[in-house]
Amino acid sequence: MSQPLDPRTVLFISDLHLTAERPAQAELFRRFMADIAPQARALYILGDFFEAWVGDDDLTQTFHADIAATLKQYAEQGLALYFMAGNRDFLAGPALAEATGWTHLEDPCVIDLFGVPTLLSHGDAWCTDDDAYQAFRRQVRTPAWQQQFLAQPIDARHATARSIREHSEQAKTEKRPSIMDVNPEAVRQALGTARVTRLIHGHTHRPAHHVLEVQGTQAERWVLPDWYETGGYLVCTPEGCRLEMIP
Ligand code: LP5
Ligand code: MN
Repeated sequence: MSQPLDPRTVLFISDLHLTAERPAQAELFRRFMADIAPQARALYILGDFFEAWVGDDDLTQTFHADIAATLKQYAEQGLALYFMAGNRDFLAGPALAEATGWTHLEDPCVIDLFGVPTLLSHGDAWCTDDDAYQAFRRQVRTPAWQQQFLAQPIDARHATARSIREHSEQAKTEKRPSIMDVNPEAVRQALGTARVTRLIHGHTHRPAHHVLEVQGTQAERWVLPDWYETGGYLVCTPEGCRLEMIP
């Protein structure tokens, strides 16, 4: 992990799913933060950074506090740090932002990436063929539901998160793979509405560079890798973007 980067580089990662139960991933992330990230001028985390975020009071867990401190150290050294929530960590709040030093971005949002307006998203909102997931998503994104959930003791919240994870894993075995990918028409519409020709997202764990046509114009869609077996990141410079997998 020591390939030199252009100092203008902007990096994108997502789907690390960090948890104390998978220490190897956390170690890979620490190596990334030590060797790769400091060479860049900005790092965008596009969701599912944590395996499951049940509320900012979970920062009392040493594992979470250590990860947050690792980020904060780089943010304080001048690395611009941005976070967009995924379906695992949509309850990330201001205390976590304070502990990490990241700036919380709405999903989706458009950034100016070296003069190219670029749409960023976690990606799950465009899995529009996954009706069961979209119904679940609508429910848990309501303020009333979140207030009720966050009012519970942390152990109860962990237990619920575990139970949802189990339901979700079971449900996924019964879904066709295409249902769990983004819907191409939803993506085209989002690009058209945002008037951009570049999109970067995660969630599907299907790292790729897609070229597509939006309203007669060529556009590109970068999909970030997860960090289950190994990790990976998107490197963007004024010359363009490329996916790098961590060997
Ligand atoms: O995450 P991933 O990629 O494996 O799967 C997603 C969809 N699943 C989810 C659920 C998350 O994995 C678990 C989030 C837990 C942490 C959140 C913090 C606490 C919030 C608590 C919320 C109550 O997002 C999966 C998609 C897949 O992406 C691909 O797009 O298919 O969707 C599902 O599998 C959802 C199911 O189809 C339906 C919902 C099952 C939930 C049942 C609730 C049971 C409640 C029990 C309570 C005691
Ligand atoms: Mn996700």
